[in-house]
Amino acid sequence: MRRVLNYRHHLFYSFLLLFFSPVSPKGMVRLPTIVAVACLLQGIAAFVTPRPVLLSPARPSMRVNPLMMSKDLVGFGDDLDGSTCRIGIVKTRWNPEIVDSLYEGVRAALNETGVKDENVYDTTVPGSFELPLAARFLALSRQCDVVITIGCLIKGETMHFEYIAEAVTKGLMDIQLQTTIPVIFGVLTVLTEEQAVARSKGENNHGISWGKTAVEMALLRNAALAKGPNRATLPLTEKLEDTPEEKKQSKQFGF
Ligand code: DLZ
Repeated sequence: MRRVLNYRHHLFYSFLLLFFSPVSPKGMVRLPTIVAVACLLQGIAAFVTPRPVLLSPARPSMRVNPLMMSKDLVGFGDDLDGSTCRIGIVKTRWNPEIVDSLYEGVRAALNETGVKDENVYDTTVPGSFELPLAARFLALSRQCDVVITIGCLIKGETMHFEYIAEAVTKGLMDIQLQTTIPVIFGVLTVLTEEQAVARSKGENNHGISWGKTAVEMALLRNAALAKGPNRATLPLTEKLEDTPEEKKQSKQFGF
């Protein structure tokens, strides 16, 4: 928008000046004319000079097949390329039927976007409460560009659900912000088993969009931090070196 206003302003003023004061009676070019020409040139330059791209090209070009829209509500497009992405997955053993189906959805999406099998690191934990710590280990491993967590919390008759859901959500958000490794929140938080089934099977398998979100966020991260082939121009303001504590942890856990 700023660019459009800029070049429009320049062109408007230059035409105004040119119209009212082209040359003096003696045939000399008047100062306003020179200013007008300078404005005109600046306007043209502002129009043709590309604006710097701050965060790209993680978003695909939004070429969404309209026939796919029912499945692809987020609009991932059909050109998401995960061939350079390394993906950590941690899933729970609670609610295995639901979680396994979500996992299949994730893997299908990774496959569709060209993620290589050898770049996928799988692990399991008992329940959703264990997801944040495992996700942190994976994030610190330096082997993953993104971590996908998969679990399913079904509300029971006690407050257990509320406590776990809130702690897990907050824990996963903290990890991605602290480590700069995106963490995908693939935890269904539902009131009944029927709701869980409806969101984990067939075309409404949420795992599919989690897999694609993971690839998009891995590309975004790598572009932002100038890693891999998707290097972008985002200025690096962060210190990317591991902190001494992270280095110690990496050693301790063998990552
Ligand atoms: C204990 C428990 C309960 C009641 N429900 C679920 C659930 O619906 N989904 C899930 O992933 N995990 C559940 N858990 C297990 C906890 O997440 C955790 O594994 C234990 O409290 C041990 O830390």
